This record gives sequence, structure tokens and C-alpha cells, in this order.
Amino acid sequence: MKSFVAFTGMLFVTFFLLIGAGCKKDHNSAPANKTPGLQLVTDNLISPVALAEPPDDTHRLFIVDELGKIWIIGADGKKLAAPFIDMASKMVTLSPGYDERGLLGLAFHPQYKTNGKFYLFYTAPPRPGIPVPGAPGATWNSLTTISEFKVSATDPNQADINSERILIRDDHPYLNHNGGTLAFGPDGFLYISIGDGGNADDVGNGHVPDWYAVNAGGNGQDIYANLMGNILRIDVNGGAPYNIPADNPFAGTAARPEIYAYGFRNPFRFSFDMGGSHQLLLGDEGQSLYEEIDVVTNGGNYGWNVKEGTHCFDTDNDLLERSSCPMTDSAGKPLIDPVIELVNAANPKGGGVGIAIIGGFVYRGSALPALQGKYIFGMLSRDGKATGIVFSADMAGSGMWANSPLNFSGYPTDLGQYLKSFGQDQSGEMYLLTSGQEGPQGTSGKVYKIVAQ
Ligand SMILES: [Ca+2]
Ligand SMILES: [Ca+2]
Ligand SMILES: [Ca+2]
Repeated sequence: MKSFVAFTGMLFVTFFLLIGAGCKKDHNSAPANKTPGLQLVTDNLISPVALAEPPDDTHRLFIVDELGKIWIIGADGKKLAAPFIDMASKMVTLSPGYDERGLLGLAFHPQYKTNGKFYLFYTAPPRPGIPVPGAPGATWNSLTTISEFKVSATDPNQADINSERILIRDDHPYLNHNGGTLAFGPDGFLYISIGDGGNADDVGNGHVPDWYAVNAGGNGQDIYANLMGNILRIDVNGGAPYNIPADNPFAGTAARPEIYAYGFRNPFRFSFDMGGSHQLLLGDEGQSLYEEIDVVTNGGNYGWNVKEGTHCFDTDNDLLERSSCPMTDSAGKPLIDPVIELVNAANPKGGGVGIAIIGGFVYRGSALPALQGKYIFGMLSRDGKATGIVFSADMAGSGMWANSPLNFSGYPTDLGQYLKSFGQDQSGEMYLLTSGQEGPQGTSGKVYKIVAQ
């Protein structure tokens, strides 16, 4: 860790000297040299995990707090007194010290301006009486729920909680690895990320065996038994409760037709690039050795639990790597490697840069031209403490993407807070969602806008 800190420090000093020199010379005529800074948008949140601006030209920001409330920041920059919606009564009770469940995802319908529809991903209490495969007597932990809601007919700052139309419910065996992102793709379909079911190694209650018997488990490679370990894609504009897009890879087969891509561990955060070729970029949280960012394509198999990052995973000992593993799955499809791989701080080989990767967005704003077209992502924490960090990557056409820490004015080595998530507004500007607490408790949750300073 020490060498990493020194390395980041050196990078920052170099960056600062370069930028500083540029600023002194011609501050206004060299926009490409503006220094990245953070501007506080709002505070007093508990655990902010998502941010979105509805596509309705009202210039409001909607901030999702994990405990169930969605707060609105008006066009004047002020937080409204009443939340847009409070989902707590429909959710499990969260553990204050640590929890990965909760209200995790929000997506506005592309035609929200005219139809007022939006979508939430939340963790409901478990359904009683549903058996857990391979675990007689065991009970599910919770129920992953994806629903459609409508805004109030009379108040644009209030949701109609009674308008809920449930789209997907998937029994979940442990409190971790929920996934939790909702986003509409450029094709108008709703994309959903769901983790492998939790516990560790993709084994335990509710984790089914797959084609690769060398490793126990797992839901990542299975495409039949449940919806876990996948990116799903559904058409919410028809069907009861939805339609399957005709070119979903398993449409009309015995496998789950909602699956768009599979082989994920905990795909907590993904986004579509607002520009370029609108790629789907995803952070899949690794276990103890490697963290990864994937470019997700239709029908792709991203490797878990055969592989962790570009390495062969071993369910018998997660701190070792197997010397070899298959390059393809049982259907002959390649196990697709990530475009960015970072070493986990728990990796005994050293060189770790963080404990849990947080997928971000491609910067498409105008405040910082030097970041234009860069993929901005981060780590929840550098070392298990309140030390979230942000990275910037060049989106190379093929091969691994070069990346480096992105430090902000006044934050030379880390954020001094946990980095919970990122957000992006309709102008392509980006936001950091942070908290002084790792778990959903306290009032230290904050949202910052990335700005030029
Ligand atoms: Ca297996
Ligand atoms: Ca699966
Ligand atoms: Ca992978």
C-alpha cells in the first residue's frame, strides 16, 4: 500500500505542477488545462447510491438514498423538503454497519416527459414458502424487485407510490451481490444488473452448479435456474409484464430469455456512453484478488466464477489462482476478459489499489475538456477505511485500457470518504456520491459535482 500511496502522490505532484504552470500562464485561454475540482451539491444524506436527471428539461437531479428515499435537487440547486418517493415500507430493514441491499437503482423512461414512467430496483422482504434449491430448510434472504412507477398527475415533484407495476421478482439468498443498476440503452430497452446471489465464491444457498465442475457453484455461468449473475434486457413498452427483445441471446430457448450477458459476480454499477458508440461499460466487483471493468456486448460471457478478471479463479482457495482454466464455456463461447483490471488491496501479491470497484460513466460534459471521452470510475475505498478514490481511463479500441488516479483539487491522495457511486446529468457532467460511513447510517452522505477549478 505504501508504494501505491507514494506512486499516486508522485502522479499528483507531477499533474499539479503541469496544470499549475499552465494556469499561471493563461488561465482563461487554455480550457484543456483546467484542474478537476469537486463542488458540493448536497449533504445530510445517509447512503447515496444513484443519481439521475430526468429527460424532461426541468434540470432537476434525483438522488437515490439506499434506505428508500429519492431526493430532488431543483434547478435552483436547492434540495426539496419532501422526498419524491419513500420506498422504505416495501423494503427489508437494512443493517446499519454494512448492507448491500436497499433502494439501489433508478431509471427514467426515455419518454418520461410525456408518460411520467420511471423504474426502481429495490430489495423487498423474502417470499415465504419458496424452497431454496439444494438447501433443504433454508430460506431466502430477500427478494430482488424491479418495478415501474408513475409520477403524480398533479405534482411533478411527487411520485405515485400506488402506481407500482412489478416487472421482475428474483429470490436472493444472501444480503450481498445484488447488482442494482437500471438504465435504458440506446435501443430503448431496459437493462438490469443482478449479482450472483452473494456469500462468496458463487457457492452456498441458492447457488446452483454449472458446466465447470472444477470450481463449485455457480450462478455466474448458469443461464437456466435463476436470473442471478447477469445483465438482463427487457422491453417495458409491451407485454405482461414485459416483452423479450427478439435479439436477446436466449430468446425462444430453454435458458432465461431475459439474459443479455452473463458470467458476473456483482455488477453493481454500469452505464451507457452518452457519446461515441454508446457502449455499455460495467464494473464487476471482484472477490479478493482482482477488480474489473467490462465492455458488455449482446450474449457475452464475462467469466465468473471460472475467472476473476483475466485470472483463473479457485473456489477451493480464493487467495490462490489456478494455473489454467477453460478459455471458452460449454457452448464454445469465449470467456470475455475485462478492458480494465485493477489489483484488489487484499491480493497477497501486493500492488492493490482498492477493495471494491465502482463503475462510472464516460465524461461527456464541457466543464473539463481534458476529461472528454474518458471513462471515469473508482474504488469504494483504497484500504478499507474512508479513502475512496477515482480513476480516469483512456477508452482504447482493443486491448487493456490505460488508466490512472484522477485527483481533485484539495484531495491529493483520496476522497477522505467512501465512494459509493457516480452519477451523470443530461449535459454529460458527472457527480460523485460519497459517505463517511461504509454502511447505510449517519448523515455524512454527500453529492459532489466534478467541476473545473
Ligand atoms: Ca462450477
Ligand atoms: Ca446466471
Ligand atoms: Ca469477468
